[in-house]
Order: sequence, then structure tokens, then C-alpha cells
Amino acid sequence: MTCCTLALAATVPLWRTIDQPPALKLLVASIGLAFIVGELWWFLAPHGSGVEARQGSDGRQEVTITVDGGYDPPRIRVVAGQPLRLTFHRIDPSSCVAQVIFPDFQRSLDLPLEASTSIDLLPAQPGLYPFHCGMNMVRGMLDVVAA
Ligand SMILES: [Cu+2]
Repeated sequence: MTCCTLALAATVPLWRTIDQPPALKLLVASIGLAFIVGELWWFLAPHGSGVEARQGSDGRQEVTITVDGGYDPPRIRVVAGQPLRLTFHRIDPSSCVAQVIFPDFQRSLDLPLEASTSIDLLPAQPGLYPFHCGMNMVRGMLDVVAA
């Protein structure tokens, strides 16, 4: 009995291809592609044109950013050539966001939990200046425009 069961198993393939109509293949591939594009858009595309910095005292631009799973607002529009003060208010306990790095300014800032911490920058040239957490997972963008 055992011999026949084994013989049968050998003749029936474990995996066989069931041919599907081309339209169905195309549909499944399209849905997959749509998900890939959507994911790239979600993680990489700029969302909105950014929040404008407010004018503080003595000609300084000021923005407060809430750190909670991400930077809110994630994109900040500031004017070139004017001093900028960014205040981070961290309410996210994750150690991931305990530090924020500004690679183009060669500056970093430690963010204590449940506190507001400020950094002063001088965005001299227009351009896009990303900032991110210590592990480059949480990201924000400074959009510096000409005065
Ligand atoms: Cu991180």
C-alpha cells in the first residue's frame, strides 16, 4: 500500500501552473504596480507646498515643529538670508526621534521628551534642505526660497 501511495505522489506534481486569461494577468499586474507607485508617493513625494515660517521679533523667522511619529509640519518654507529659529516640540517617546540632523548645515540637535528645543540656522542660499532623525527614517524638508 505504501509503495502505491508513493508512486502516485511521484506522478502528481506538487505545483502546477493554472493558465489565466491575459486580461486577468494584466489586471493583477496593474494593481501591483498601482500599489508600488502609491507607496513611493506616500514615502517620497513632497506633500503640499509647505508651511510658511512666521516672522518673529528682530527679523527672525520662526517655526514650531511637533515631533510625533513624524515632523509636523514636515515641510517648511522660509526666506533665504534671514535667520531662522526652529523649535521642536517632541511628544513621541520613541528614541528614533531623539535627535534631529541638518546635514547641509552640519548641525544636529538633541530633543528631550516632552520639551521644546530650538536651533538657530541661517539659510543663506535658496534650495531644498532635508533634515531627519538620527537614523534617517523620519524626514522633513526646509524649502528655502529667494527673498
Ligand atoms: Cu529615527
